[in-house]
Amino acid sequence: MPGLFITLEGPEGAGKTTNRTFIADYLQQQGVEVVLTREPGGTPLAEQVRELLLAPSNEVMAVDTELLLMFAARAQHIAEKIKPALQRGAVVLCDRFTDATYAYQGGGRGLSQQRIQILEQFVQGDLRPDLTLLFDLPIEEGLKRAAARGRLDRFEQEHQAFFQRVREAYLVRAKQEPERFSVIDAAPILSEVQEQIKCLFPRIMERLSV
Ligand code: Z5A
Repeated sequence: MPGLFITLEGPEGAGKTTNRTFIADYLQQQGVEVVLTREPGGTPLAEQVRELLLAPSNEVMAVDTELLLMFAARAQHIAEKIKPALQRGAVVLCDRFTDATYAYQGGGRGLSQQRIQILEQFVQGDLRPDLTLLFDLPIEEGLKRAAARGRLDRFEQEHQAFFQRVREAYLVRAKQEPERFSVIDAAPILSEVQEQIKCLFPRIMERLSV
């Protein structure tokens, strides 16, 4: 497909959403069509699934239910939004995608990689991100930033060990696919984080012109 699929990953409060706008602004100034989206969510139906996934509830959600809902939302998102945008030649900037499933449901919840791989293949076929920015920071700092926003969702209520496993799972994936991942140190002040992101702009523009 002629477009470019860029995903932003990392633990809570890492700055994915903030920096997604920063990247979009740059690309739009270059005359590139940008589609901003997120997971779980991105379409009306997938956003409804997001609400189910994030709402704190008295009923404990089974791990397989959580996994299947993530991929159900993803199937809709890919069909309705991601593929059409990539076919038009747009840059899709997506806040979280399947690496989050490997990190949260795999690393955090302890589901096997093979189980996730089966669904990844089933739902996505050959679709994989072209570039993934992993915003990495100590979990205490991310949780502090997220907590400053107020009410915690179902994931944010997890204990520290869960988030530690999530962070480690992300870093393992980045090591396994160094061509696709760029690890950004998300701990410094925003302007310093954005200096790191700026270094990726030539690479993104080069990929678009190929
Ligand atoms: N999830 C999953 O389990 N499996 C999956 O497959 C998928 C998702 C796709 C919802 O995601 C949940 O779904 C998520 C994983 C799970 N779990 N949680 N929690 P989400 O993306 O909506 O939730 P999030 O990661 O918690 O989003 P977030 O907290 O908004 O994080 P962020 O987008 O990375 O950060 P931000 O909104 O840009 O920044 C947070 C605050 O920090 C904000 O006030 C900023 O102004 C501030 N900030 C940002 N950068 C800085 C710097 N550098 N310094 C100081 N302050 C900063």
